[in-house]
Amino acid sequence: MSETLENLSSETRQFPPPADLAANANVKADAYEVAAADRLAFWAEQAGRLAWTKPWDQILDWSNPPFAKWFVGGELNIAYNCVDRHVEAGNGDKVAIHWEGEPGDTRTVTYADLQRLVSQAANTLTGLGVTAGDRVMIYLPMIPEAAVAMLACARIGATHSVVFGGFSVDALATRIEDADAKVVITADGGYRRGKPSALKPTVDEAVARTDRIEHVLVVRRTGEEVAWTDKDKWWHETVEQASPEHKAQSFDAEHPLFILYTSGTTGKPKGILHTTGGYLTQASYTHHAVFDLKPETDVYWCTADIGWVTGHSYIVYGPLSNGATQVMYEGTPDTPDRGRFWQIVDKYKVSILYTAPTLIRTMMKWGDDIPAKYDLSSLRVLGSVGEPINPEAWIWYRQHVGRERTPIVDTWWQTETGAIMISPLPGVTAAKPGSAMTALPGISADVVDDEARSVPDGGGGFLVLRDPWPSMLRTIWGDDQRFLDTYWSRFGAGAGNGDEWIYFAGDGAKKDEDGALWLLGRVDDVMLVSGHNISTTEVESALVSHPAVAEAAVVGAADATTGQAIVAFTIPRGNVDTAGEAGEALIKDLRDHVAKTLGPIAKPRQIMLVPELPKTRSGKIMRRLLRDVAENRSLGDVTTLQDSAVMDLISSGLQSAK
Ligand code: 6R9
Repeated sequence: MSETLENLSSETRQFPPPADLAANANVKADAYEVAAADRLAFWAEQAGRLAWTKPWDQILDWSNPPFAKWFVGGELNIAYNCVDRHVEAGNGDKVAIHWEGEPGDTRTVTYADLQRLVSQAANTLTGLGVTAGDRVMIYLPMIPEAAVAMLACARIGATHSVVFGGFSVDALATRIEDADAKVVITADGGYRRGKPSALKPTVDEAVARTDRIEHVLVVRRTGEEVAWTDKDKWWHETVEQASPEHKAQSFDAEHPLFILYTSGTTGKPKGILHTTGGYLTQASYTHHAVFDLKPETDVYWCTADIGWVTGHSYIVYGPLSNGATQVMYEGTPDTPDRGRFWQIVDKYKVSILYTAPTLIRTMMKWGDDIPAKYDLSSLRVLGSVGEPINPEAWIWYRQHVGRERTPIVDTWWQTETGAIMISPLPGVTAAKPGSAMTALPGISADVVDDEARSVPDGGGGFLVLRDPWPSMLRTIWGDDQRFLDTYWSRFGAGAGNGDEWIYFAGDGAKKDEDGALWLLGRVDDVMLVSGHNISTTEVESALVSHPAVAEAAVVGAADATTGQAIVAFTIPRGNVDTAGEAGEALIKDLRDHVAKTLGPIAKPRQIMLVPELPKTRSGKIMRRLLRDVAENRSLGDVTTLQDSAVMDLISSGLQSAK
């Protein structure tokens, strides 16, 4: 039996770039040809956008695949590249971060401020005994100190590992142990949903569980009372008193920059390791290319949390290396009201906005009238990341946020890839709603069948990456074997057939008739219905294309007749009546709508109307938990759930519906 995905939906709308953007774009169509002609020379040219203190001897060493070394022998300092060189170029007074606290307090951090703060934090960490190669955990809310802490580590060659503020004691303690960290940087708390939310008690408990941590640096954010131990030091009594003079030393291009843990579906979290020169090269280039950043005039805002890879590459390293002015927001999108995001765009005249499909669908649910109240005319490029964006959410984003003018860049990448891999270029690509379109210049993505054969246009299968890329993960921290098993043993040399090393991304994808790429969700989530492989994404997008639906999650549940059957959890839009018979009628209508859009094979066996869906902190739907509900099992691991009350809401809603 072939494992290849069925091709169900066919979206034909297409939006070419606005003429003025195309004419002035940072990256034009020729970049694809230049990169294809000599991929390594292309990446060397992009590395040349950075300041190196010692040039590299070799662009790529791939003599021991899949362990890559990029820019071998080169040396640079990441913090110097993200901060000092902009000050030296005369841009010290330029705003690096417009910070907006959830309660409405604000701070303006210039590049000169950032240089002073990062130098002070670097001196403090050195004073605490942190040296190059040591690991430092960062567990902070979305405050400027989060970026400062990361850059201070990078400046002295310490490897940082950021953990989402809000992850549990268990999650933090396991990561401290696995990374063998000696310092934690945290805060008393941060603001979420209009209230202070404590962080320090979690750190206290996690630190007490291990004997590894020597010092805890604590930023005062909320001013709430905190317990104090002899390992604790206030940030304002140390960092803010330290010398602002610090000479950045250079590090090898392959020096470990950070470890970021991804939870994965099974087993203990994987510590994804990124290094220095290649990572910064690709984070910086892709930010310049995909968002068309003009550092003199643009105001950029990425709404991700710093604890997610998107926050690493597209709040800290990409934008700051490019000298961007950006907005950083501490809190939730509905505090004090559901217009907060648009009020921020309006206030700071944001021109480039990068957010996630989950937020776009939430905004759709809240209603078109909310963004309509604000002046969003400053926006010129919109981005999406984290999940496949359903065509209807894409269209809504363009219409109600982009006001029919702005290109949308749907960017596919992973913690493991370090930077964007597949995306339209805003001045080049005629984008199709729901498609990430094509691999960026210098990147080779493909869709293959279960025997690693490239599928023809129109076919579906597994997304793979064929050539090493500069910001690729170097290994899983402390576990080379797991690195090989997880990403390299599915296809190609890692699996013993052929000598090409092919990276297995774990996502299903298809190529349309023009060769554009459509991401179809994690392969673990693909449903097998009567022998047909059906993607969750396509059924979800069909549901979201119905005017009564704001959001949908689809899972395959065991079924005696069909092997698996499609079960859909659907959030109705705000104004839709779902009581009694109206609810029954809606469910019937939705089942028919899916069958009509995708074909009878995709008709859900069951549709449940729910108020919320379980999501991770980075906004990804946790289908695993919904599968537990659909198969009447007790729930699996819920520790990475954003809001643990959601599963109770779903279960109680189902009971009352019975
Ligand atoms: C950056 C990030 C990676 C997984 C990835 C895929 C999904 C991310 C996507 C997308 C479709 C996009 N994903 N962007 N799917 N279209 N534009 O999200 O990293 O948290 O490691 O997740 O997210 O399934 O494999 P990470």
